[in-house]
Amino acid sequence: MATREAQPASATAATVEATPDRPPASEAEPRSTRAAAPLDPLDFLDIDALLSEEERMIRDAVRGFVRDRVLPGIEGWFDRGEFPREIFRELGELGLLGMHLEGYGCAGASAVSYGLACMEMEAGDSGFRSAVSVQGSLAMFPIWKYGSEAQKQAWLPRMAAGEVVGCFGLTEPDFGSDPSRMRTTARRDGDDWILTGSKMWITNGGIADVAIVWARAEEGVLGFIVPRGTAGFSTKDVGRKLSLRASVTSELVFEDCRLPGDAALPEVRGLRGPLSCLNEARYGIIWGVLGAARTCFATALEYAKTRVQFGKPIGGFQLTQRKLVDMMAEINKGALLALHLGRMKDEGRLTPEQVSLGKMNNVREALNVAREARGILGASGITLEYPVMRHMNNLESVLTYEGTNEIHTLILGEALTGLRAFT
Ligand code: TGC
Ligand code: FAD
Repeated sequence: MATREAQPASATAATVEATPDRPPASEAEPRSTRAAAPLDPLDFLDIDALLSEEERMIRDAVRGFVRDRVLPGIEGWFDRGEFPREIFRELGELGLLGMHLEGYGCAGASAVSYGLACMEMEAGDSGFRSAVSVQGSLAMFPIWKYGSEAQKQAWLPRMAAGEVVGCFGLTEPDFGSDPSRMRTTARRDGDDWILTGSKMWITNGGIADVAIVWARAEEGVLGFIVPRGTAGFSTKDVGRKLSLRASVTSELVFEDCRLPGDAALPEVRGLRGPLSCLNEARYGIIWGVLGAARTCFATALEYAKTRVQFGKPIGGFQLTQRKLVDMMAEINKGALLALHLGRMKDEGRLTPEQVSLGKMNNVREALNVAREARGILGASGITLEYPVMRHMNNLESVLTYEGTNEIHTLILGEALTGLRAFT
């Protein structure tokens, strides 16, 4: 039942588009002297006016894709625990895969445009944003940044087109927040490499054609390109998930998996390799979760205006209004933060610690918004008929992956004090 799926984005797009009769922000009269133009609850601060024409076009294209291709199917996919793999080609045609990378069939879009695309995807479902994040930021980015020219030519154009799906294996069953102790090893055998160990909780693992796998070698942690079908490499999907159900999460197993000498990424060594890829994906999450929060807020707002108890809409009670106002305020503050960090990234001056601030804050607040929205919907909020609990459950994973809330807090604590509190 897609009918109750909130479509806040498209519903309001018309009201926030730049139009000939809508002056640029700088020329706008003060609100007190203007004929009352209603404030848009979903873009209260008119952040839309801070975007370029091209950014709005990309945003609207992804919004349309989500409306047409994600929302009609999402309840079924989530319910059945499926991800429609075939959608990768459509994402490729739309130019979303590796869209912030230059060359090799990638769109070369700005960081802000990439962020907006993540936001629109996640307004549909975090599983779809995850698929795009992993492909572009975690599988393509390391090849693009640390690969040889031959590796880039061999993989990136097909990955950008969605013909080849990638995944990223860093986490292990016993080492999540602390990947420095990973047990997966890579040893030399003549010119070849032999990979042994396992990776856990890997998004797209079971549907990927290629895995980027980080393993400990004599010379430090190295990244390897491991095609599906390589002898000794197998995958097993994680079942019974209550979160990110419209996403494949898998274990990757390497049993004396033999790889050619040129399977290693030549341009990076050490934990810096995988951790630098995380900056890219964490950046996308800063934006993405705002989409999930927006859908939850829009659904709760609509529900509060129409659900009548004690003889009046529940939105007329002060306690409900307080919740709605807090949700709106956090979404707007989060959007300003995302846009600011995006502009800094486009200027090449965004630091990993600043990314941590964005990831920590926006995921935490998006989850709060989702939980409040769930409450406003009462019993109806626990069903799949509304998108809220689906988003809320998804956001529990987003809080954990790409560095937990605690890990980002500790990264920031160290940045402030100069003292490490991880150990
Ligand atoms: P530490 O000693 O701090 O650093 C080791 C080396 O790495 C460098 N470095 C970074 N470089 C670039 N970007 C970053 N964010 C970096 N953080 C650290 C650092 O400068 C050093 O370089 P060098 O050259 O001096 O050796 O490392 P540590 O072992 O003490 O760990 C620090 C800590 C805890 C912050 C790190 O391990 C961490 O971030 N842990 C969290 C792990 C994590 O986020 N895993 C995510 C797995 S992927 C995933 O979840 C995908 S979900 C995808 C989806 O579905 O959307
Ligand atoms: P742990 O590290 O065991 O942490 C458990 C708890 O302890 C957390 O609350 C944590 O914050 C806390 N904790 C840990 N250390 C400290 C400390 N020093 N101080 C205070 N608290 C601490 N990984 C990949 O490599 N690739 C993927 O594609 C991928 N996709 C994922 C998809 C999903 C749906 C999920 C749920 C996870 C995915 N992950 C992936 C794994 C993810 O990155 C890890 O789950 C995450 O890094 C946390 O590791 P952990 O689950 O082992 O938790």
